Amino acid sequence: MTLELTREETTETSSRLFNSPKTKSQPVVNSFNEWDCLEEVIVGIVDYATIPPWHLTVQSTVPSKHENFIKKFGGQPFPQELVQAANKELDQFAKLLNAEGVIVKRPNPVDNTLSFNTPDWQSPSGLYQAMPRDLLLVIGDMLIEAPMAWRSRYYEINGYRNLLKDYFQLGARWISAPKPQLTNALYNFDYVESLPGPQREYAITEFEPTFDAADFTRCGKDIFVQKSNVTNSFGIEWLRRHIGNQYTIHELEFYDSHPMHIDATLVPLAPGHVLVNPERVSKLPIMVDSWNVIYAPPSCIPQDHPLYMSSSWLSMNILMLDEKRVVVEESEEPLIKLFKENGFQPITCSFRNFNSFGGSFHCATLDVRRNGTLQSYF
Ligand code: DAV
Repeated sequence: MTLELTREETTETSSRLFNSPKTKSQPVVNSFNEWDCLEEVIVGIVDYATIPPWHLTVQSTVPSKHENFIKKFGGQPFPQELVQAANKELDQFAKLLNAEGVIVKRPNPVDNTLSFNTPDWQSPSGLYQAMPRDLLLVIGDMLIEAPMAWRSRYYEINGYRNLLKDYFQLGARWISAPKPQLTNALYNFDYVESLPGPQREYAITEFEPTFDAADFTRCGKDIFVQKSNVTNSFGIEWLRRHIGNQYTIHELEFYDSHPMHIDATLVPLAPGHVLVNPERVSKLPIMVDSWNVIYAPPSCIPQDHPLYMSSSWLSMNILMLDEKRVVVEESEEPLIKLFKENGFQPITCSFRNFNSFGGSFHCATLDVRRNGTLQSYF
């Protein structure tokens, strides 16, 4: 299979050319929250994006209306028209970020259609390099590789190796959580969908630490996390102990029967402002009580638009460029209006084709450097 790989000149597919941070005193990797002024970001790609091979962890996350599609086509490339249209949107998004003064890096394309084995299992394919947010967590000057629970994502990091090596050479701390085995002991094969309460179940067990980075959201010294079908208590504890006692990790639970990633549920926007999913959040964390809570309006994604791997709450999956500027999907008019009413400056970008891969602006990015320091906001 050959794929026409085109990338706009405004971004760097290869990571060899690095601009150094504006201020010498600031590390090349530096991000403590979701809102300090964004200086450098990784934007994903959908080259060789592959439909996830069917597995319990996939079943526990994807909308039931797309189950048959994934069961049938899992392990094969996503339709090429969709890949090309989404890559075009990603390039436009990268261009927009450039125009707003942000340095943009891109991962290297990797052939995700190849199958691979470990001594314990075989995966018919990889997935994609579309969502750096799922895979990497930046806390201060530290780049942390997440121990992901989906077998198809075991080698997803390979597309980011050049970037990680370069950031390390430029002074970042780079670590990987313990590589999980992902044997059957990790999966709860008796899993049934559930909501908060004593009967709550997840698709993974506590066999070993696993998490996706996107189950965490950062507010300086306070970090919020949800347990999910990919993030277990063992994984949360690993991170807690690893990052040390300067930080407090708060575990939250939401009314979400398909929990995977917090960034379409609870989205901190700026000190004192949080965007909240009205269907999933009934009780806000106590420290956010005094904040301005903005309840997200329903998304404008048309009913027949394929969202293979997520809910339509992707509308909330925005990216803050600083405490005011927010990147929003261009057809989300009610949300755009709400942002304006609350003093934010929406910057619009079309992203509907990309949405079909399971994420939006927050998922598609990893903020490598924001201009700020570690602070307490509560
Ligand atoms: O439907 O809430 C959104 C985030 C996926 N990375 C959802 C998932």
